[in-house]
Amino acid sequence: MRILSGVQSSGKVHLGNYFGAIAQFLELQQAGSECLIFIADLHALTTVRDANRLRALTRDVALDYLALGLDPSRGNVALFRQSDIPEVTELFWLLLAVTPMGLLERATSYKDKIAKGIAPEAGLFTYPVLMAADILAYDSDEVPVGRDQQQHLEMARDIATKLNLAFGEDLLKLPKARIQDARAVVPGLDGQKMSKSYQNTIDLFGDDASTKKRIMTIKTDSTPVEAAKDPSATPVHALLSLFASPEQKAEIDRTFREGGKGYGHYKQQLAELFFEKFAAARERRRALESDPAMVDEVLAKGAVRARECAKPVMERVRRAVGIR
Ligand code: AQP
Repeated sequence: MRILSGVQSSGKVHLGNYFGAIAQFLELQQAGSECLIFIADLHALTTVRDANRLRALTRDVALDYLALGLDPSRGNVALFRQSDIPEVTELFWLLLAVTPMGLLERATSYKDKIAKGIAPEAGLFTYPVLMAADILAYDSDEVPVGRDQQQHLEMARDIATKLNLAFGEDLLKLPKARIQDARAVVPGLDGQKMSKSYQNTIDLFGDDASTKKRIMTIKTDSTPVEAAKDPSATPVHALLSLFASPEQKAEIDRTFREGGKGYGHYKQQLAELFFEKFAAARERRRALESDPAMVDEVLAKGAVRARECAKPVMERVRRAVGIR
């Protein structure tokens, strides 16, 4: 099975990216699937307008993946930059040519971002088509993602079907979204979806003090310590549930039901579980930072491997549409 997944280098990697996508492809790497993992620097251009910052963020995402355990020295893993694969941008145009405007106009992520005041630019509007090219260029079978990307995956299938209808039934392989229900939507500090553009994230590699401080600012209501608490009234319950062992989870559920613990206690517990879970990765990342040449080499090798997968697909597509 070939899986394909990526994270934009538009900000720091956060708990939503980790539980929604990264944890899944780390598991699939262990299971022996062929993992093509990319850093979506072209997608990031829809929000980042500073060349040095984009370069730094792209390198940061590579370091984050490696520190978390992505291992390109295994034969089944390639880590690469989206912008290193020209086949993807070429396929993007071919897909745009068959994509109905109405399909893109229905994208909820675009509508949400516009409603939040983000500029309605064509790059943001056509984001799902570039994402479709990312996925379809490699004949991927499955795409591990969070729930927010489900609609984009369906759009990728719809767009592939349009091209197949026009130029040949089996031209592009239709991939499936791989979504883990229990961690499909990680809430942010304010209870909305955790998202870089909503500034409500808990970053995986932020410094200790600011990470702790952010956790302590998670939105809660004014229920007193001794009273029962509604788990849906604060994102702290859902966030704790991602980290807690079954025994810890049972105890958290019991004290939410019966009262007796204040929100400060739960936030403190969340901070402890966060640092426990990511201590080794945070340590590893500090060590990796001192070896920029290694990151360049990993990305260069990953790009060669990814292009080996994309080239035959694009040769097939070029012939079918008549540009070769
Ligand atoms: N809150 C989340 N819960 C579950 N999964 C999430 N993902 C993102 N946020 C959550 C998953 O992370 C992967 C990479 O996401 P992305 O880099 O494409 O960025 P995104 O979805 O756009 O993440 P952000 O933080 O919300 O970025 P902005 O604000 O720039 O759009 C995807 O698989 C996604 O599902």
